[in-house]
Amino acid sequence: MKLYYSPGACSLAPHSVLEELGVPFELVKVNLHDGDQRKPEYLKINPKAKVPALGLSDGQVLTENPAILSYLADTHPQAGLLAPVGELARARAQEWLAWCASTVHTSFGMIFGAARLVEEPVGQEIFKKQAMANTQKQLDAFDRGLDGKAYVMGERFTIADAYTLVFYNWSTRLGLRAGKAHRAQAARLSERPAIARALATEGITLQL
Ligand SMILES: N[C@@H](CCC(=O)N[C@@H](CS)C(=O)NCC(=O)O)C(=O)O
Repeated sequence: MKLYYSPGACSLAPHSVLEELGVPFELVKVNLHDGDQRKPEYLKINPKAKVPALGLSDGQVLTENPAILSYLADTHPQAGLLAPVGELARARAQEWLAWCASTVHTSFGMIFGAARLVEEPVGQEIFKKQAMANTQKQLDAFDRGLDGKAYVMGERFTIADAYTLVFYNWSTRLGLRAGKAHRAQAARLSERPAIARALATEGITLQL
């Protein structure tokens, strides 16, 4: 498998899971700051011009974090990173994945994209401030959801944890408040050797 990623981007989630699975994979860096994602060579891989993208051995490419993470877990059931079909625990983990992808990620996207989305500097400031406030609400809800638990699903690491770690990292870099439970979960995740490897490879030092 080949993971198209950018250091510190949301592709950290599948990167962490690939490390957790201990399977062979190749990392292909897409430099988002240089606009590599919009270059014709990459658009052939992912016409949506985003990372992550997962290249499979038969040449197909899978995109979208929830799909990639679920596929990795389902094709390596022995790792127990997602409960089997039909169990409520699976739907709960997917509830987090859907929340992360549809709400939390897009909320952060508005902060990162303020300069692109709004033309005037004054408007940008207001827009960014509002996006920061919205994102903070999501982070507060994360913290409530993690309260009293080691991981998103309780005692066991699942693919949902890999996604939440991305937002922990972004929140501290943007000056947002990650709550106590979220911080404790991030610290626990960073102590897992596989995740520590993914973080080191991407040059990320978590602010804990
Ligand atoms: N819905 C996609 C979102 C992916 C996404 O927004 N990736 C960002 C990095 S975190 C990206 O590639 N941005 C590049 C751009 O928008 O130009 C997913 O869940 O995988």
